[in-house]
Amino acid sequence: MKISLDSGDALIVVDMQNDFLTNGRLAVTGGDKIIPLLNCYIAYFYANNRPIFATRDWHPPDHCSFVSQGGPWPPHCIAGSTGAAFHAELVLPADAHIVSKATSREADAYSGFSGTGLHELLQSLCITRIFTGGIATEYCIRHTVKDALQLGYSVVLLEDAIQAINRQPHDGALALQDMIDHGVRLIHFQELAA
Ligand code: VGL
Ligand code: ZN
Repeated sequence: MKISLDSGDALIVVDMQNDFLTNGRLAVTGGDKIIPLLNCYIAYFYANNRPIFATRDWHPPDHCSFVSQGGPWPPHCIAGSTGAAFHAELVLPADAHIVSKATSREADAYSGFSGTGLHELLQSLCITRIFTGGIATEYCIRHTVKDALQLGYSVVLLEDAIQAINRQPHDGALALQDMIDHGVRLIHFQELAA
């Protein structure tokens, strides 16, 4: 069954920032490969007049998730830095909604809904179904998807436009199964109606 977009649909592109891509400070192997397909999804939603959101990790220099502060990650996505910028090959429309998360030192936030006002913004636009892809499958994607489901949205995961970090070999696969168990639907770009 082909999928057609309707007026309740929105696209959320997660964390396609330089630091998560080749030569970045927390480079995710294979991350660059999903950029062309994400651009296809973005163009498709844009052509169908559907709103497009792009989340970004936007940390202070002394963020609690950094190894220097006792956290698990190398410093990454410091607000305003080149590493925090969206990848140059990602084609976002001028009217894309940018959602910055984990912006205060004290708390990490993997979900695009965490302290960002994203839910209120989606509600104001009467969005009921979210399509999402990006990085990283087992962190920001998984948390964003599960929050969205919890909040009552239908969620469609762009299976051909996500990438896991896989600190442990099966982290991405386990996260995918977890999202499926919670009710996410998986699609590939070819399933969108022409
Ligand atoms: C993320 C690790 C640290 C993500 C963010 O975007 O999935 N992962 N900060
Ligand atoms: Zn982070």
